[in-house]
Amino acid sequence: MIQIYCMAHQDRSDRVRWLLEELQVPYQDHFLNRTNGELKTESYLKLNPMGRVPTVVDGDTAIFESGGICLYLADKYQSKGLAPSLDSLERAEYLQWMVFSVASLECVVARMFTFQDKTQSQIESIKLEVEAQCKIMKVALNKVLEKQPYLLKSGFSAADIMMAAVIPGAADYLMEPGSAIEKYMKNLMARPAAVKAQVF
Ligand SMILES: N[C@@H](CCC(=O)N[C@@H](CS)C(=O)NCC(=O)O)C(=O)O
Repeated sequence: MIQIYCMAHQDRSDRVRWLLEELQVPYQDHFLNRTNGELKTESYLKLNPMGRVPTVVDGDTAIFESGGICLYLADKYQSKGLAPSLDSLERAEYLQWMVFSVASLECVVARMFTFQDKTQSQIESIKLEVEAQCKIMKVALNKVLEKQPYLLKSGFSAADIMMAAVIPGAADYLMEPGSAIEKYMKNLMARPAAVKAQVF
């Protein structure tokens, strides 16, 4: 069975758990306590040298980086239809959105969670930068989602899980009332697998 190491349901293990629920693949959660140093024990660092979560153990293999884990799992269970096949043209768009969700969007959104030790004026300036970056990404995402309900024309995929898990972190800047992104999020948040995985 797939083993998930996490701190809580709502950390970055959320997307892995949601994907496994969609794929109907059984998994087991292991909750680690950061305050007690459980992310930095010798045995955990052997699984994830970054001392972070999530980590997934599948058989003898330990994998870290939530985006890499989801790419791996969606391919491993490709017959379930959440990742376009290697020879499909849509594969390119799929990879683009999978990587965009973490490398472009989450990088910016995560700045909203690093306010400790910052002065009020530093916080205001971070917020302005995040807002400006989100504005560009919001236009790109709305353009796609105004045409179709999911990132890929063929339908729901693991790329939607990655994207929807990140968007709420900067909801004020990304989910304009009445926008395609807002509609997209409402639809995804209601998916039984997302509800079961307690993502939102
Ligand atoms: N890019 C990594 C980020 C991993 C990460 O920073 N995880 C956070 C929780 S969501 C963590 O482990 N924080 C613990 C710490 O920083 O001590 C991923 O997507 O897996």
